[in-house]
Amino acid sequence: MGTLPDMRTARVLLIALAAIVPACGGETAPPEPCTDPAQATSVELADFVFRPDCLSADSGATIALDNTGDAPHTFTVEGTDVDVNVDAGSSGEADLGAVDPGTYTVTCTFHPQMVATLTVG
Ligand SMILES: [Cu+2]
Repeated sequence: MGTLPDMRTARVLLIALAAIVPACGGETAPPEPCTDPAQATSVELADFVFRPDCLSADSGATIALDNTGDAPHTFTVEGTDVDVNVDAGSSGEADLGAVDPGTYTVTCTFHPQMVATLTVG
């Protein structure tokens, strides 16, 4: 430990990691489980972001949706039947009763740049 070859290896690994991390910010990056999700019973649909955008919910829970923006938004859980349209200034509910435990990408069908990660379990 502490030998020159070891330090060189560590430095190469650090450089490799630094090169990889910025690439994860791309819009077309595949969904990844987010770290440290917030246990949420409600989600704000703003212009143009979900808050929180890294959330978890109990299996079978209902999530209250609050559109605080000036545009209509949807809370669409990809790969499930959950697709709730919430008009500007209105509220709604997303029923996760039929959603299997797992990690899902949430999008707004009107604004693809709105993305959240939902862990159900
Ligand atoms: Cu939207």
